[in-house]
Amino acid sequence: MTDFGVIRSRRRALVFISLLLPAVGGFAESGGLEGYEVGVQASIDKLPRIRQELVPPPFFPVHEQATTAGPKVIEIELVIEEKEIEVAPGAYIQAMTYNGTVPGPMIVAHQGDYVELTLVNPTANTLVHNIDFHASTGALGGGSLTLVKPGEKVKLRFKATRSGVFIYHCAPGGVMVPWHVVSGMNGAIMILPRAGLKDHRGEPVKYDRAYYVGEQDFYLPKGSDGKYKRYKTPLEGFAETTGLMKELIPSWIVFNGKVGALTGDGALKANVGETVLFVHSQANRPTNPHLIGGHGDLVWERGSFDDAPQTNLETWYIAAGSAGAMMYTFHQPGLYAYLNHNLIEAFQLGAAAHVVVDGKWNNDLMEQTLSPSPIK
Ligand SMILES: [Cu+2]
Repeated sequence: MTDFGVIRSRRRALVFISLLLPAVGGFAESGGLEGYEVGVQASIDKLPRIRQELVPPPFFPVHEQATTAGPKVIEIELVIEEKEIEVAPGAYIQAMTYNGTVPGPMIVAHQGDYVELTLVNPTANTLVHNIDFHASTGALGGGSLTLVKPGEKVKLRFKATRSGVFIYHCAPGGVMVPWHVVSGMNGAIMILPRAGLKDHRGEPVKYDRAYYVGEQDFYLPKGSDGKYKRYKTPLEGFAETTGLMKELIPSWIVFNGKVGALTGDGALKANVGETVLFVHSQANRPTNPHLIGGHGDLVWERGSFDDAPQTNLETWYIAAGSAGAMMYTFHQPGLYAYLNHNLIEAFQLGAAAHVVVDGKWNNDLMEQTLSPSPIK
């Protein structure tokens, strides 16, 4: 399917709708496609606008969890950056990114809001890119309306009709789609119900902190010397990388762009008594998040906030090309591991994070009643 084909058929559909609805409100004066679009635009023009400043993962932009206000237009900007990143010591990739990070930034809206994206492809880049929002409806998720060459920018507005967590990713067509996605070009958006999240009993729940973990599989060719190859541009590595991708054996599977991004200085933080929301995305493979020493108190495993969350999960499943959400209240201090419970992928390939929790230990929940001692 060509992109022009999609655009043409969309215009035909709009003309068809305007003919079907000649007497409805603003359409009456319009007499066709132009009027229909002006009518929609006029009603959206009346809405308040806010600019959401996006921040690098694992953090979320400033947002309200619930709102009594009406719908608004949320303006965001994503700047595409092609850049080399070091995935693991000595393992490099010419990554493709939104705003310079893998994954791209978390976006937050409420159901019924409009998201208005400015997508910028600076002249310094070498490839055509776009964006497919799984949260949106139509035009390949916006992909066919957002193709931009280096030196171009484009604006896309979509209505956030469905609540949940959803991925977005680059999808420029053909084998470019998986190549751009496994080069890092994906992220997530959270569309909250206007009244906020509810637990399995329908009671409102709030989080004290929210973290975004983007899991990424990388396919990195090695040379005859056994060392990872390093390329000057993404295109230079295209043939070897896509050849390796077809074997479906990731070189590395990491959280937030590199091995150890969310451990040590990058470890997630919380306090005993705090409720933390973890949103986990994987744009290309399934994964199985698990919190060692804790549980999934409330888990929207498949991402939809219209569904009641599951409770007390030990491990949950994120389907390839999706995001899921989990909420947990910490009851003990210490170091927790949050990982993909394919333990090979966690311990040998990198899909692991730490959560450092401060607070007072509760002996009722756990106590070492005999320290390691000689067996007698
Ligand atoms: Cu791209």
